[in-house]
Amino acid sequence: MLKRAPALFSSLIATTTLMFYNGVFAKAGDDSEVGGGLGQLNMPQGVTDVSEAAFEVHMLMMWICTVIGVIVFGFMFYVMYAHRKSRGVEAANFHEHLGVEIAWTVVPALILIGMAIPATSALLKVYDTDNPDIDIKVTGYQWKWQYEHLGAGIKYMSEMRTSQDEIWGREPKGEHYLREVTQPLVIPANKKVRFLITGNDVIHSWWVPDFGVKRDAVPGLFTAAWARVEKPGLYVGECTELCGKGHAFMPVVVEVKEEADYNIWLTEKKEEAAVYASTIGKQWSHAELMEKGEKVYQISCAGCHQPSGDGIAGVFPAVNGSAIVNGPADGHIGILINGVAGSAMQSFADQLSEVDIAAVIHYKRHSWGNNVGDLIQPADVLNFKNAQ
Ligand code: HEC
Ligand SMILES: [Cu+2]
Repeated sequence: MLKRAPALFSSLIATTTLMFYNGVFAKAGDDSEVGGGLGQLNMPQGVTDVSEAAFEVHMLMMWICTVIGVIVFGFMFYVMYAHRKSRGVEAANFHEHLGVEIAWTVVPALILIGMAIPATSALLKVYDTDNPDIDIKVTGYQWKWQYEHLGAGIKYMSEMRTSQDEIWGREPKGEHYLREVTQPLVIPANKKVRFLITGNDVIHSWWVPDFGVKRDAVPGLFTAAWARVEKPGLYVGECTELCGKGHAFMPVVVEVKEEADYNIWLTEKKEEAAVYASTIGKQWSHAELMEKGEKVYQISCAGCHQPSGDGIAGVFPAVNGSAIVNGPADGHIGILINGVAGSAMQSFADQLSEVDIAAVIHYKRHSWGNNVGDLIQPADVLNFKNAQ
């Protein structure tokens, strides 16, 4: 026992110091960072009722543990010191003491019940997803998110915008490295927003720490969460279920707008969708298709097939020089619409518009070493879809 005492003592000091530090500095730190601000030890407090409830339960448990820790260790050290052998103290030798048995059963049971009551009321708040003002469907894809404003007819993909050059160190890393997306989820402030979360391929998890929301996105299943955010701004999170090669590259970004601004944004989105729909019938030129196609390729395809089109040997096939890419248009369109079952090549039918699909196919057929010399139009993609 004596030999072990120093180690025991130092770990005790470390534990209580940390507990004390957490308690005292609970409110320090900046709330806009994932996992709290720099130097913050405690969990972030967040901006919603749910995150607040989680934080309060956490602090309560923290203090209960601190008090128990101080009493138990204090008593232990007192006993070790006051009743040590060198003083000639003899150990008491009693068994099956009824009073002690009852005390050490009843006291912990009461403590546990005392902890269960606030924990349950916090859980009830977390799962209170009834009567939302707005429903958002959140779908996890490998490796991006899709958001649909149910009832408003608006649906968009949210993909990481950080370039491959930054990721592979060919360019300096930007300020929002791995935290920037093509289109954040936009929600109104001061409204109860319900998130209906699901997965398209494998299990992902949608996490926004400041909202106190973290829910698995499971294919074939909907999980629900909610948030009412008062303060407009950008809130950042990420996928927290290991979902494959691109797991670290699917950030969650939510933009909370004042209600009036949200409504303006919604109207603009609807108009944009209408304008976009009207371009499906248009004849696109080679230059237009190349310009649009390159953008789509860099965001949606380059992560696997690489900016050079050369793929990664043994994992992602090269699209530069590929027989399918250079073959009949329908074969290529088919791969994008249907994906390749059982492989990472997913169906893009629900993720990209007909215009995007036509453009990216055209781009690939006329980039790097490929030069097929035809024109792929959005109408070709639409016809292919309709014929299926
Ligand atoms: C998540 C990784 C991933 C992404 C993103 C991806 N692909 Fe693929 N792609 C694959 C894999 C894996 C295959 C091989 C499938 C098989 O045949 O097993 C493939 C095959 C292909 C092929 C067939 C190539 C050949 O010669 O066999 C084409 C064409 C293609 N992808 C186009 C695209 C386009 C266009 C995009 C972007 C819109 C895209 N891919 C995005 C992983 C990906
Ligand atoms: Cu994921």
